[in-house]
Amino acid sequence: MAFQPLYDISVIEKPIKAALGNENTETTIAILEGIRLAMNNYCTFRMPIVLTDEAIERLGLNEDTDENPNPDEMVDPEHDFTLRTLHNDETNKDWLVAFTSEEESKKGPESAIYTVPLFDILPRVAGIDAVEGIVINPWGTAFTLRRSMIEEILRINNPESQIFFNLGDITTLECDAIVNAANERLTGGGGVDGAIHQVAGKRLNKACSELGGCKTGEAKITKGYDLKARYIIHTVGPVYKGKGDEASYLAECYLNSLNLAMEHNIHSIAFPAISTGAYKFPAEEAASIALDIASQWLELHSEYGMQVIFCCHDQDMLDIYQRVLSDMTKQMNPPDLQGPVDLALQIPKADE
Ligand code: AR6
Repeated sequence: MAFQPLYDISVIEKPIKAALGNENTETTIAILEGIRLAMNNYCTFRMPIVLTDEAIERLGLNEDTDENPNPDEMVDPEHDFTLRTLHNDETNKDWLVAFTSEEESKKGPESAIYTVPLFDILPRVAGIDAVEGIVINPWGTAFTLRRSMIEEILRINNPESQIFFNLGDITTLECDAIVNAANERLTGGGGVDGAIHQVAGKRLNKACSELGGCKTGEAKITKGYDLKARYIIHTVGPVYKGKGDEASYLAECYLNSLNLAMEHNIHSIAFPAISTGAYKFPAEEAASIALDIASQWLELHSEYGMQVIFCCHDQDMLDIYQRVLSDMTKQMNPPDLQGPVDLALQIPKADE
């Protein structure tokens, strides 16, 4: 199933730019976190390469021309090229080079480029003793990603813990559990509740009737019956009346559902936008609560491995979630710095 990744390569570029001239532990952590997110979201590095003579011959390329082939689909990465390196004479060590965009790679001398996903290249680099690390964007806002940093990123990373989006009908999703925006009597109703009861079948009504209802903010679990999902977690969102305590009830719904899921060894869970239909909770605030609780929960339980899917029934709701998320990401990454960018090659120093 294709869920939409949350982040693009800007999660690396922004914190690197923001750290320029102001490198400290905090800015470095922001960059490493960006690299970890990029790795989990299928982002790629553009790495300059040197083709072997055999590959040049086989591809019919003339060594004397300035031709700059993009060999992505033409060559075998195991045999046809080596990655270009920057040699640091001071330490006599080699650094690999990676660009985050075509624009960045064009700031320096041209080279054939190989595009490689971060999840592929980072573990490989971690295993090569002869390489000191990767210089990201050496002709622009260079950042030296040491091997020890890559090892740390891989150590703390759990690729199973992520947030995804899905556009459509939650009853079609093949995940461990889907969440139902139910009512306190658990009797079934309209909206997503009605759709879930209809697909899960009559056995769900019977199971729900034996649960003794569910208070606002609480969560209860049943099997998924005729659904593709193994379980249904029923939670009751607050009816929005503008009294002020609705936000904490809605947060409880997400929190209790995630905790209950973990108790049942559930590792993928899809949420609808609880309370935003018949219960009239404003969508933007609801999305912000949902994303906030989910990201905090994933951070707190980073060892567990949980895929949280936000299933948006229509494009408007998906737009709202993505806008809220992008605002949250902006708060994590300081805004772009204005001012000239140093285009000189910055060779990393061993004691940096
Ligand atoms: N898949 C995903 N999302 C859906 C689907 C679906 N098949 N159908 C609707 N939505 P609502 P609430 C979205 O009204 O506000 C019931 O009668 C919908 O677009 O289902 O928590 C219960 O029995 C909206 O964004 O739930 C309760 O009485 C979101 O799901 C009451 O409604 C929630 O809308 C609960 O109201």
